[in-house]
Amino acid sequence: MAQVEIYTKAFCPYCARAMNLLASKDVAVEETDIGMNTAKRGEMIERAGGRTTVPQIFIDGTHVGGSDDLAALERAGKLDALLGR
Ligand SMILES: N[C@@H](CCC(=O)N[C@@H](CS)C(=O)NCC(=O)O)C(=O)O
Repeated sequence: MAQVEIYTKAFCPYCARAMNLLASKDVAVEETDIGMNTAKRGEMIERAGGRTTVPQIFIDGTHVGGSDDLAALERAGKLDALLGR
């Protein structure tokens, strides 16, 4: 099973959409809320190549992008393979 990490913050509809998609895949997700955590926000931006919006999603350490990017992978039929399913 792939290691899935997602940086989120509260009241973020894009985060909820990404979490719902990942939940539908029945994979374990490590969620980091950056809302009150400057250090983790900085870590996210660095790992995401400068992107500052949430969510930012990583699968097995590889940056896959935000919610729209995750949805695009699903539409393209590529997400399950990345998740090892
Ligand atoms: N296209 C992006 C949009 C993400 C987005 O706009 N997220 C909002 C929160 S829901 C955000 O980070 N806004 C800037 C901010 O809060 O600093 C995606 O699909 O992830």
